[in-house]
Amino acid sequence: MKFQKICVIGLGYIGLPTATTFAAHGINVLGVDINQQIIDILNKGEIHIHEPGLRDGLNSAIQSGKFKAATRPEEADTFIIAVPTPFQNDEFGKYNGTTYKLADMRAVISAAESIVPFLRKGNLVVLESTSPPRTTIDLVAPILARSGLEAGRDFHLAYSPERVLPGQILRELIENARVIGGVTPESAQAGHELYSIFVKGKIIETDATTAEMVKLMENTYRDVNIAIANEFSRLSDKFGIDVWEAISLANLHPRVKILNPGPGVGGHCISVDPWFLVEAAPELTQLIYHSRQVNDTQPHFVVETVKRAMGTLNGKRIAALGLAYKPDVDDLRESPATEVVHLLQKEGAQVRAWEPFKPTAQMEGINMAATFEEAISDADTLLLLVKHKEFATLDPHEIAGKTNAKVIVDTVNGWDNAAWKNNGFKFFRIGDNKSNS
Ligand code: SAJ
Repeated sequence: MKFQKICVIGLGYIGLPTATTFAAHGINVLGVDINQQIIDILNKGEIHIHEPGLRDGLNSAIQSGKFKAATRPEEADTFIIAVPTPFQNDEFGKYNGTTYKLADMRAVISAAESIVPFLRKGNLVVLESTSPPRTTIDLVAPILARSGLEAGRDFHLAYSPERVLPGQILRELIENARVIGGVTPESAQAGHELYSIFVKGKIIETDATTAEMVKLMENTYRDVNIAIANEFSRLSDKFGIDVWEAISLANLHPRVKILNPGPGVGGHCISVDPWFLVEAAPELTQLIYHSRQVNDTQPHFVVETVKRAMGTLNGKRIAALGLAYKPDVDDLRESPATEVVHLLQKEGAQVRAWEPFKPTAQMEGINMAATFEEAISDADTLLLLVKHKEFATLDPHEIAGKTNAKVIVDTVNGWDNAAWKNNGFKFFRIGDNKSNS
């Protein structure tokens, strides 16, 4: 297939880097988003999200004339759908006394609908949004058929999961292996040709539903493995040992690689995608369901640890350090840190939060500090919720001069116990009932 023009629908964390990368490789790219504000920002060369290297990538794409952004698609050789698939807030599935979350596919549906008037024979359509199994065949293909053209016969249709790690998206887009699942082998082949424009990693062809499952399996595998690490943190607490020490020792085994406990699992992927499997087959997904429960309740375990460290939470002032869902990103979606803050407040604590990657963020129901100093100055306790580099490198001696706090609670193993204790702090860490003071 020849690729002269690509429409990328959805200009978020995946769509925008994908669009600028294609543009950097000489393809004309129309980026499409329903949000006019985002389009205006992008056409000015500004970006609405934080991702290292993305602003420069966008600016070169605009200057080369290869990228523009609009609110509606146009005719093109290829359409890539990279819109969000969150879960529904108001409706839940029920199975055998359990309640599970349901995927909200409205953005995929409208993206597919928006392509219909522009779809031509010989085009390629690729779905990248993480979706429940069979979405490409059962949801997207029938919508595109409204054009009078049939997927696999008149045009190519494929599913290709993105697998990039926020914070390293531009590098991983190029270097990671890419799976392309076609509704026919020819569709997979067309997808292969498309991504070989920039992908240096292996490109593997398969069928569409396998490709959907691959993506869900990857993130579910990670979720289940973090759940076991979190469960180990609770067990270690109960048995008076330090989970971080125990994990590092267990990981000396050549076939063991336990992940890190923390305040819970956040973000828009790992805490969401396993539900797509539960929704698709609740009778077959007990382990996946329970892992989600463990990770979703981990903020409560954090609150219990803070309570133990402080005696009571009522009226106590806590500086919550970090609200992002993981280190060194600005993404606050589905963040366990914000859940911890809400739970602490429910127990009567006065929390002031500081997020260095979103210093001006307004979060409903959360008192945001304008500076790090403001967050910590009159706090009783410093609560480390995200292992941002700039927190990990703080000097306890310097901090001792800037805060009234005497207690540290570390939920991410980001700080050196002894260094804080030597500077007069009491130090507590989740899952560590051995060295807590
Ligand atoms: N976390 C832990 N302990 C760990 C590792 C992570 O508690 O040992 C937490 C993080 O703090 C965070 C959450 O899990 O709250 C998820 O972070 P992550 O770094 O594991 O993953 P994401 O959501 O940023 O990106 C994942 C990646 N998938 C896998 O690693 C299998 C990425 O490759 C995917 O492209 C991305 O999901 C996606 O878009 O689906």
